[in-house]
Amino acid sequence: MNTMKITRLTALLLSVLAATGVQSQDKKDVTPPEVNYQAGGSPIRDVPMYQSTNPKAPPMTQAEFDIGRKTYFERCAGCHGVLRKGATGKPLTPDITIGKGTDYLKVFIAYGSPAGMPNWLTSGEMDEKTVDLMARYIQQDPPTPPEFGLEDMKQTWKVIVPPEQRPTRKMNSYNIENIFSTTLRDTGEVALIDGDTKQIINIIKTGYAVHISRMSASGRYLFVIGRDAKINMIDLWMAKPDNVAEIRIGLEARSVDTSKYKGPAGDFTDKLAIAGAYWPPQYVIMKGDTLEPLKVMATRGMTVGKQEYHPEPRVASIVASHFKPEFVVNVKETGKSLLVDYSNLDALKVTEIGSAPFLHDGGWDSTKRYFMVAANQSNKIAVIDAKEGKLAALVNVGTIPHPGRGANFVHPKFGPVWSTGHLGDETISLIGTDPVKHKAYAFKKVAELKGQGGGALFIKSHPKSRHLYSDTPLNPDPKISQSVVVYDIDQLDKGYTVLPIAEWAGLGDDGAKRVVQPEFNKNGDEVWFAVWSAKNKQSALVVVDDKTLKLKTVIKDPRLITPTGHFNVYNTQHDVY
Ligand code: DHE
Repeated sequence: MNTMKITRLTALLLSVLAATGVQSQDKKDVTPPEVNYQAGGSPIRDVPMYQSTNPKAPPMTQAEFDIGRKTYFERCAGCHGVLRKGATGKPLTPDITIGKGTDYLKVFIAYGSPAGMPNWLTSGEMDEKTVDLMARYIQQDPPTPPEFGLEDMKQTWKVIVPPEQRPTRKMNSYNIENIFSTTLRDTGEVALIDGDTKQIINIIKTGYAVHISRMSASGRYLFVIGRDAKINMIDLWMAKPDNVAEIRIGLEARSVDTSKYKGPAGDFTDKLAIAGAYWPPQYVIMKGDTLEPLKVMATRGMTVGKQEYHPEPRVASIVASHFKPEFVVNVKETGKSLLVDYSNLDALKVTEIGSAPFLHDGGWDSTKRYFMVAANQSNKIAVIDAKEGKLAALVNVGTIPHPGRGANFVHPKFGPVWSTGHLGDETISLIGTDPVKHKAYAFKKVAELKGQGGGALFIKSHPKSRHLYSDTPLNPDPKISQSVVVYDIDQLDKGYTVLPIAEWAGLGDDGAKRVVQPEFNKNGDEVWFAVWSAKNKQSALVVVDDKTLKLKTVIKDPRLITPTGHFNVYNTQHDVY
């Protein structure tokens, strides 16, 4: 692009920004790490969709439209929503975009905005032709992906090994409780790794861009969910643990869990599974031993606060209550936590607790009574009391909290605390979680630690450890994204020690090598990290001795492609973090 054109576009940009006041009143700025994190690409891009034509929109050929749709779902849907009605990004429906016009839209797409819109042209991610095409594309009526009901799910449902043909006792000699399930993101697989010997037990095919693993209450079954909403159920009792059932519960998803309640209201150990979808906006309850879909519930409805209708509230984190036969289903856009009573699916009771948008990830406090969930764009942690079924508090923390499941430890002064790092700043917030013996500190931000920088995703500790680990894989500085910090819990005021995890992996000089997700072994004396390289580069898992903070082992294998999350069976089963 020549200088003249840039100057003209910059002048237009300035006038556009001045005319609009740049940011919509109720949208907060988004940091570059968060934009990258959310623009992860939606598997919906290849799904056939209904398309109407809008006579007022600028003309496009079918071929251009198809490119626009693919690009939109790869780059834009994460922030602007599947239906373009707005999520963490602004709405982009034709009633708004046609009035703005192609030139105006091109400026925003090319240069971005201080409110967080990426600069697609100047960053080199799109050329001028694509910017022009996308400016015209977002003035067309949004194509609507199909719904996905019970019958659609049943067509994808496979019981690979029926329950009656499965082993009646453990058929292998693995120490199952210390197996790790490692996400191999870009191959759509998980690696089951023996935590004692560090050998790979099996590489198992799962869904597309697989996201998380969760354990059944008994510790026998492992559930894995892909971004394409495919769930795989793996039996750890088999001689070589492998898939025994699978299903798709929608077109795009992130969360899965299983029933964990055992008490006067019944024993629901391994009885039910649940998964939440991004599209269609719904959650699905299934049989715990076969994944047969039983109940589908929509999340479309009103937002907290303004109480406006939202057509695609995505299901974010889901956990199983230990106090009641309930799942806690956190709905992103509406800012509501749903306590779904699964004791009678024919007369389903749902308690709706409003807190703040956009609910994302979270974990239990150490007593497993309070679920701490990040309302990430609101810079708050909502505390859901699973025993009383109410909001216990809404705590202000740093910019864009991202806890994963968070980390619990006993603070020398404040007693039990739960902690979270942030995508948007370098702090770690500690929240008191003991309303009985440390009432003055309960559900308040009691302290703030300083880390290396923003771009933090996961934080971890263990009841047997006196260390707190925090990663920063989305920090733009490779030195920071390739290392982690560790704090001595008894001397938090002394600051942190940096562990150069990627350097320890010895993978050579090139590539991103982002260090992701500390995860303890069952005994709480080792911490595992993924060194996440590009698909065509070598990755590794690095194991650190928790006592000495020294390197213990590096696990390298050509099959370990793009490892991201990893989940220790015992700790995941018992919510130890
Ligand atoms: Fe995740 C958890 C959604 C990008 C690795 N991620 C979650 C959860 C949600 C979510 C809703 C909570 C699940 C639960 O507890 O039930 N993640 C999203 C996104 O929407 C987002 C921002 C963009 C996307 O397109 O998916 C996104 N996530 C990522 C990544 O880029 C990460 C780092 C690498 C990857 O594998 O794609 C990533 N997310 C993880 C991991 C967890 C997770 C490892 C589980 C953390 C835990 O400790 O439980």
